[in-house]
Amino acid sequence: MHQYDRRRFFKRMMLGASAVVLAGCDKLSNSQTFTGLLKTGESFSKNARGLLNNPKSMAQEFSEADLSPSFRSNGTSMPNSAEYIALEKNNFVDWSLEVNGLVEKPLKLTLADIQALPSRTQITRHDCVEGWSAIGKWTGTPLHEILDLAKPLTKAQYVVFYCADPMNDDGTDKYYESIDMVDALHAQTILAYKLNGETLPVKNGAPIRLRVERQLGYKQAKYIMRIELVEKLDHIAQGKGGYWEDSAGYEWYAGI
Ligand SMILES: Nc1nc2c(c(=O)[nH]1)N[C@H]1C(S)=C(S)[C@@H](COP(=O)(O)O)O[C@H]1N2
Ligand SMILES: [Mo]
Repeated sequence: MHQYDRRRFFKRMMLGASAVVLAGCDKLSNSQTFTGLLKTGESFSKNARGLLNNPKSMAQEFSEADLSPSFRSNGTSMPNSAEYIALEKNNFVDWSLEVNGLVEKPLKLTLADIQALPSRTQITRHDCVEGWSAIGKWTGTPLHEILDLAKPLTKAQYVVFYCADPMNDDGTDKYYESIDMVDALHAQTILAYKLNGETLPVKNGAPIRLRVERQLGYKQAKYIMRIELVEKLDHIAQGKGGYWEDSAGYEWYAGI
């Protein structure tokens, strides 16, 4: 199986899908472990929970001593849009995050609303495919806190992040990324508003940027303006789920 398909397979397993998913997957359906696991619904969901809570599925966290002296910027360092420039000038008090799509309760959250929710701090390593890494301390709101408020419909499969920064001269093509619900609900997936204990700098994605720690740098969307819950990704831009996926053929799933 292709890595992406395997990933989808495990996701469906963990979300409690039926043996139908196994039909096209000879290797795994013949294996003892998986057929055993599927024998009863009860042991299946126990095992599924075990997989989700397995600490091995956490990205490595580091100590303060491991922090990089500075966390460089890559890609956009200052979004070139009149809207963003105005928001930044006013310290993002007029900024708000929209959460919509396949949710029961669409939201519009100010930075203060987001910062009033429970927070998580984590020291992690960022790996960019262009050949550099940096260790930073991120503080932000777990994405699951925000999704709990928005109440995704059961058919929601992906979370799409729409960013403020235009990637082309006429400003029509802004950065975007997407993740699946397993990563969206993961404990280390946060909307970060601090880096190394300070307000998140513009060069690193102010006012909020995604940290999805089991994946590579280009998934870590900066300058987030809107979050959309969707069932499929094929109607988003060129259909591959992210700016670099669409424009340079990067893998959609960029992780372990
Ligand atoms: N909105 C937006 N998000 C983005 C990018 C970007 O250009 N625009 N670049 C990506 C890439 S390739 C990397 S490596 C990281 C860089 O994050 P940093 O600027 O904090 O180092 O952001 C990712 N997220
Ligand atoms: Mo990157």
